[in-house]
Amino acid sequence: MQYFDCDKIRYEGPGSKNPLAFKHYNPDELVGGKAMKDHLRFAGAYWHVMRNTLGDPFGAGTAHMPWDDGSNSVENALRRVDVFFEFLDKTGIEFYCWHDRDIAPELNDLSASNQALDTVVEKLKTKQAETGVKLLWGTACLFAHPRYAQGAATSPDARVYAYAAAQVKKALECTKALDGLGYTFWGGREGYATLLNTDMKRELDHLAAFLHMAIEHADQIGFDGPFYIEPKPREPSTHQYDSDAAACLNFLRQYGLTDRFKLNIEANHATLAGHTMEHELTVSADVGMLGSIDANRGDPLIGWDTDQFPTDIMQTTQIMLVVLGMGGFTTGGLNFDAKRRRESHDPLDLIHAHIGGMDAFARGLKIAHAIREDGRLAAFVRERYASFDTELGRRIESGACSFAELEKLALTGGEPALASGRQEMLENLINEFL
Ligand code: XUL
Ligand code: CO
Repeated sequence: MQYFDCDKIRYEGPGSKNPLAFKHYNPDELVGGKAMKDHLRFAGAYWHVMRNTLGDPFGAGTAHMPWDDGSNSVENALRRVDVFFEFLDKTGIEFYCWHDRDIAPELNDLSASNQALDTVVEKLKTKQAETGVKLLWGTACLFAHPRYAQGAATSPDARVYAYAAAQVKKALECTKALDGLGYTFWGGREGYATLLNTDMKRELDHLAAFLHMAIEHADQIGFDGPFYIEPKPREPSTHQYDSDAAACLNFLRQYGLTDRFKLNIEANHATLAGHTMEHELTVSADVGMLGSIDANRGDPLIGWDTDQFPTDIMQTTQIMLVVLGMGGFTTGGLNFDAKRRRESHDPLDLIHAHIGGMDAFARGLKIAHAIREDGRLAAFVRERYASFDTELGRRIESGACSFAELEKLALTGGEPALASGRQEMLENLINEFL
């Protein structure tokens, strides 16, 4: 049984008017000597593709899911696996990501839930072997069940903390069983609504202890992929501890976690944090800590996490400039943590949505590569800092300089003549390539 009313999506080139074709994403085309699909490493998000009913706070779900009987049964979960792999096959997406509770139901007790998970993981393993699809990362849903209403690894209740630990232990084991390349922690409800009832210091200590135990368990079971922290400033908590890349890096350094952790940066989370996506990516990449990306976008008119599909070529270009700048992904990739609008209820809308995201990133990749090949942007930035390439600059950057020495220079050197930052000229330069 096939549920997506289309053939496998093919590349037809920019001239094509076929809405069910790629205009720019040509998986094997080389960009800078590397195939597009290896640059971009697209992943499908199980939660959005298979489990998002498109409900919102004001109304029920609208998504047509003719394969889903709406039950919490393992049979229903197994059926979804086939549909998901049909989706991956038709879009040509070669990676995927899941939460434990997306792929298998939460049942009456933890051992029953674990058993259900094992059954579904067995099927996923078979499908991966048949298709060559890989698990980009796994994660545990530590935010949907009412027990996690006050946090999981930052819950005030040690029994909830233990439950969360057991869930992560199992999710890690499933990730390992599926040869997952990474494991993500998004701090779903790791934060607070009011400090009146919150011991922030204690909660952060608990979170760090939790992550150290995760590393220890990963080592015991031979899972050697990186862990990712995914920053987000708010929603669902009023204040999330992992508020942005800089806050996460500070936390990881404070608690000695930088060896095993990297960041998974999401575009809509960046904008919610009052940053641009390229800011968050640059903060992470500059210290070798950019691991993976959740590809989506927000809406400037709506102040929450709309998780829209990435279609803004300027943004995909900026993202790919950072990714190419760091030499590309290693274990990470571009995970479409994105959902259709509530109005787009047809299964085929999932295909259109992903075609759009993949084409937008293919263009971003080609444009970013062209900008780098052209070299004018990088040359401008290099030149802007040229005064630090002098003997004085070298002394400052190596820590050999003192205030007294700099004061002598300032007293004798006269007023420095500052060069223009040329922002508008550089914006025009970028637009040459769009
Ligand atoms: C929530 C979010 C999550 C994480 C995985 O905003 O982005 O779906 O990506 O838990
Ligand atoms: Co995400």
